[in-house]
Amino acid sequence: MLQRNIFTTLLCVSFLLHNVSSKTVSMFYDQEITSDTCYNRYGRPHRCLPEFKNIAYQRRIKVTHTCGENGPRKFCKTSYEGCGVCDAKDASLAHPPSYLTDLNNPSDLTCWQTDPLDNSKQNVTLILSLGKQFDITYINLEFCSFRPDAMAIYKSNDFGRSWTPYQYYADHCMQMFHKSTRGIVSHGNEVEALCTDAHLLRPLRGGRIAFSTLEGRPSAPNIDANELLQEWVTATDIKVVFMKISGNRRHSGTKKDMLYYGVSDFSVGGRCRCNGHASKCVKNPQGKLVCDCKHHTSGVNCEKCSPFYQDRPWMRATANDANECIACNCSNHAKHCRFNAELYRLEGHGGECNNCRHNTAGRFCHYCKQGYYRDKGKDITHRKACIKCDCHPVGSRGKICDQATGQCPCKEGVTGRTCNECKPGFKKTKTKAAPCVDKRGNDQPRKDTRNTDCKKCRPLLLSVTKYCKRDFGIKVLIVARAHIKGWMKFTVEIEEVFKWTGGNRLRVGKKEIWVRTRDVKCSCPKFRLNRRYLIVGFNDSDEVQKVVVNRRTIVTQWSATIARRVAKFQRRQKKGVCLSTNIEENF
Ligand SMILES: [Ca+2]
Repeated sequence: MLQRNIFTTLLCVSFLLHNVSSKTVSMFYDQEITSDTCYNRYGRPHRCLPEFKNIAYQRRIKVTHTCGENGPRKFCKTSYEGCGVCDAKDASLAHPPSYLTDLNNPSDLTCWQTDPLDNSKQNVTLILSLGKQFDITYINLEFCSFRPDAMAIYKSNDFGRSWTPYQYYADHCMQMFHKSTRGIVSHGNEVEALCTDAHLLRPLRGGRIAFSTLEGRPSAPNIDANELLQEWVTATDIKVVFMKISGNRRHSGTKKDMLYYGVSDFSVGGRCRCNGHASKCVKNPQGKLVCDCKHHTSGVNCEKCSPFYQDRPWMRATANDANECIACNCSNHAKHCRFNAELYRLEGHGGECNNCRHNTAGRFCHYCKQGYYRDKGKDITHRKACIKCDCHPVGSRGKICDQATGQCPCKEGVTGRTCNECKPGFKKTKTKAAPCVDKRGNDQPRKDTRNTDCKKCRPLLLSVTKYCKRDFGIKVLIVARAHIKGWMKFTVEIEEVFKWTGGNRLRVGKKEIWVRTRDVKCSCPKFRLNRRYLIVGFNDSDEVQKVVVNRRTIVTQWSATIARRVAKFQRRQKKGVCLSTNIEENF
């Protein structure tokens, strides 16, 4: 659509440039077909553009000079059309700047004009401020005076802070603008202003000067893909500067009172710039012109995605693709999200939800936050998909339940999802630390089994008494271990046998030593592979076939000190110490 409009306008402007006619350009606007909707009848988004029109129409033009401002002033049109008076204070004799952009009726032309100028090189400036970005197709001036020998058209894209030249016009381009008269636009200088003297075709009085922003620019047909050219046609302000008045050299009959600038129409063809995401511009509550953005875009020029549509980066709509903004997936639990470029690069989805509500959490608000669990009967998008854990303040060890099942962490003897009742065989107490106790046991709180067991097996200290009382004493090297049904089987190399009594005769060499798994878990004893230990224990009557290490067994890592002590115990045993009934503990 844009292309079509551009070319229609190019056609129209070319025509105007070569045929200085008084026809209005409005007849060309009527042929424009604009897309007034941003969605097709199936609801699919497609590129949409605000109406192409004369965007200067009825706008105020700021001018640096208007005739009759300093009192009535005589001016002459031509020697045969006669003279008149301009007086800014008298409406019937005034030629105000509003005449530049009023209805252009060829049979009743209204002209803005200056006083006749004493200095033929006096600059007069016209500025059109659009208030927002527009895509400019052409700029057209219709004269009711001699056309200036030199003038320039500029545009600003920052509300007049800086200006870019669009086109220069001069009788002597090199002298006036240091530009060649016959400049050519190529791919390398598409956004460069050229200079021409083609505006000086006769007759020099009246007629038009028109500039088309894309005429002769090689990339114009592919403007969708050319950001430089897109920027080139964009403007917030247009400035025209008349720099040199016409006539005094070429027309010997020209009188001084004929040397003024007069323009009957200043028109600018273009569209409100909305990047293909709006079909019209409207005034916002502050009275500022803004795009009526669709495709989930926002901003004055639809130049960004709306707050909740951050799943992919913003893009301009093209003829083939609306490039609409896509909503974040927040499972109906968030109103805001942000774009994460890294996630977009990795997954093709860049939306990250902010402030998940309804007790949800996660990038897509797709799970329940801590302290809540999923109601399996409801979809995650349901407002009540997450239920508070509601863990019992006395019965549970914390407030955070399992996110899937809702099970709270219960204290010993407590059960129920929220830990609000005693297990079978347990009874209630008034103690917060142990709200349920074992009915069979005493009233003391049941302690953690593992800790209790482990406390009982604190290492026994070796003494001569204990040495004497036990059935065997061996030095072993731990070679291997294996789990066998509640037992840990250690394969050891018996390196020395210090004593043995009872049925389980021990010899130097390979042997298996058995420890209950629960004792191993409590590190009683703690056997490490490839280490040497002294084991002093009993031959337990019910485990005749096995050498069992249990909680009455003394296990000490082998060392020189232990070796000396064991040697001492052996000497004492030989002296008959163990036969005495009066052995002191901790000898
Ligand atoms: Ca007019």
